[in-house]
Amino acid sequence: MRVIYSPLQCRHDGGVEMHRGALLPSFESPARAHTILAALQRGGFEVLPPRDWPESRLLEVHDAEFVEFLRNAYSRWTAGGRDGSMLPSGFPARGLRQDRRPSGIHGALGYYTFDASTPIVAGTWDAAVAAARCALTAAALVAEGDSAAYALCRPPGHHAGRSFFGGYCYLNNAALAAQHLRNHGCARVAVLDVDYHHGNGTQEIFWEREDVLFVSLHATPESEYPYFLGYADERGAGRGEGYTVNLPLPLGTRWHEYRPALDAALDAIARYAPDALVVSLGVDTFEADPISGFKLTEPDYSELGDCLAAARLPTVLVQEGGYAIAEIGANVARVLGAFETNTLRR
Ligand code: OKP
Ligand code: ZN
Repeated sequence: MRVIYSPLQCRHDGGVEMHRGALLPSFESPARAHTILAALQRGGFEVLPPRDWPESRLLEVHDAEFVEFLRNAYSRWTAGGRDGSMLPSGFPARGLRQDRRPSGIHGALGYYTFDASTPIVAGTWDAAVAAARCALTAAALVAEGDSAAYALCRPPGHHAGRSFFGGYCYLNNAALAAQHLRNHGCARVAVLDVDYHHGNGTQEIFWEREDVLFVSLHATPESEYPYFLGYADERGAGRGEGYTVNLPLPLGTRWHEYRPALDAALDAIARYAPDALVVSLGVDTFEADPISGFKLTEPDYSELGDCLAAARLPTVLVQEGGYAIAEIGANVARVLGAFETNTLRR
């Protein structure tokens, strides 16, 4: 399969985040993309740049005023005399108004994000748009006949919703890929999110839709980020009822517990009988991940690739999390390598 990557994504750099009470350099760094790219180049994968999709394509899954906010946020911040990372100072919790978007930049920032881990810096917009273009390009390759494609996206996307950002995510790359497939001949698309964290943004975008099935395997929100979504009783609403499937797992989960949940996820996808699959591929399920609590090991990523290939669907893989810088490249290469081996044997 071909790999889509843009160096513009590295413009999102130098941010800080609130982590367990301390302000730290962002775990989500350009080095993540560099180590994945290097591993895939060593593995012989062909790497292409994204196509120059118009920014209007973002509006297929995002709200126009939200996109406008992201585009202009950092220049409003610097116009106020500030530099460094843009982080929020307050959120509209219970008892506060959800229906007013403050005109000032600090209030607007708290309105549009849901955590203090997702800094906006000078290059964030350019990088997020480049990542979105990578995802759209991978989806286009699959829509045009490639059996699979991999978008090396960063910043990631699955926590970003129609009109909110957070969890290191600004624009929802996987949702854009799924919508592209919907627009180009796929009546039904499944999104399988195997990142360690629940893909709350993707869930929100497709919550009331029956044409996109969202299935997620993740650490239980009882004890893990994003804390307020991702429980098993969330199943979609309206026409989308039954088309969201959450499989939360306990901290400490190993492959022998992960695998049956993955099989259940793939069974749900097989029953849906989609025309294409989008995989939100986080490798922060790895035992050495610095911010996560699952215990997957290196060979487990090859098995993951085998399982994904066994779905026998045109597949767009979109990079999400994974923060063990030294190992994420090899782990992504294991997933893609196993996927390809199985595809070639067809
Ligand atoms: C993004 B993705 C606080 C710890 C958690 C947000 C984690 C976002 C993960 N600094 N912060 O799903 O890998
Ligand atoms: Zn994650």
